Amino acid sequence: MANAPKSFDDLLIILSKEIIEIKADPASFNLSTTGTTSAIQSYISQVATTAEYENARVKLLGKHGVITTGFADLGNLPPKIRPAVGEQRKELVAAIEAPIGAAQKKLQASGLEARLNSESVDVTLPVREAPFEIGRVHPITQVFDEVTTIFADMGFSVAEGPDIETDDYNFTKLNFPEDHPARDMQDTFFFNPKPDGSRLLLRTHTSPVQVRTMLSQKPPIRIICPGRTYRSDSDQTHTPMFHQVEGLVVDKGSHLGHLKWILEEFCKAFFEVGRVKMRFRPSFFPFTEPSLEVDIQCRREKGEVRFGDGDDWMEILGCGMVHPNVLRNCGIDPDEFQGFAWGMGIDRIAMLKYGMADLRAFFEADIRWLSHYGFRPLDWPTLAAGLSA
Ligand code: 2U9
Repeated sequence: MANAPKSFDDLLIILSKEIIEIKADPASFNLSTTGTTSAIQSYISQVATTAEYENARVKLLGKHGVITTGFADLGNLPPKIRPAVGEQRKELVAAIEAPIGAAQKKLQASGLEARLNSESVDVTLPVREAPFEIGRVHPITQVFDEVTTIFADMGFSVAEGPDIETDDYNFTKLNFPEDHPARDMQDTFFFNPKPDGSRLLLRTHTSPVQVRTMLSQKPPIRIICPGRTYRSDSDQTHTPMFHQVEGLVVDKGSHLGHLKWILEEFCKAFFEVGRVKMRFRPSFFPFTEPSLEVDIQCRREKGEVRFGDGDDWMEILGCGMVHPNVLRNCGIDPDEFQGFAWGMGIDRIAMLKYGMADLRAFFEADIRWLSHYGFRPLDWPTLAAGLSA
């Protein structure tokens, strides 16, 4: 090549000059001898960025590029030389288009590679939990769900009632004598008396729910009543608000044998053990006669309690046959129907099953405690898959 271009602009000037030469005498012009083809090839093959490529393409082949503007007057040339000029133009365009096409392919490939490198996914990274999996179910809620699952399997329904109760439903209908200590301001949270002298209170047990059920529903009755309860009490093992589940069965032939079987099946399912010995001790509650306290067999080891074997006993619930006065107070004839009932503290059985030491932690809303003792939201307890799996 006579004048090797020193820059891209230099190449453009050379091309412009050659186009003038073509138009002046197309027959004597021979592109293959000028070296322009290899100059174009060499410049375009060095193009490294999309911007450089675009600049080259526009300046060579664009609407205002060297080829378009250089041959713009093709129609005005003498008809004799026009076909030959057209042929030369075609050759020149082909000499530019070949390296431009190759450069475009190269840039696309390297762009794709860069994207693949920068956007690659490390499949070995741990998967982040979905938002609905991050929260934890409080152990009390978990135990409520476990207890409900077990009794639902035995055909029980869940009954609920208000936390604020009347004196009548919380005490009187349940056969509490007028001078019973639970009726004292020291033990129960009372609201201020109404003008008629009656006072509302925060229920001290879920038993008013059974009262409401018996008043509104004919036997047979088979219910459990889970819920919040309140007593004016606060120390290491008592909180002013706590949780209970009580159960009630009323039917014509209900007896203590049924109660014993239900409680044994409950304890085996809840503590997830194959067998458990139980001990029924005589006790007293105003609303049951006879009344019993129930212990289950356990083993105490290094401050931990294990159920299902051992020589120790642990009290877990109270129960009894519903007192005839209670049935009568709730519109049920005690000569036709008999019932049995039981009650247990949810907080207590949760602590026993899951080994928490201090009851107060249940209500401190400490996120670290909850992430340790809490349960995964989608692991709903089932008897088939394991309650606490
Ligand atoms: C009606 C009739 C009878 C419910 C019962 C107990 C025994 C009992 C305690 C366990 C631990 C309360 O949470 S706790 O402190 N409960 O021992 N509860 S029988 O008896 C009823 C309930 C309603 C109409």
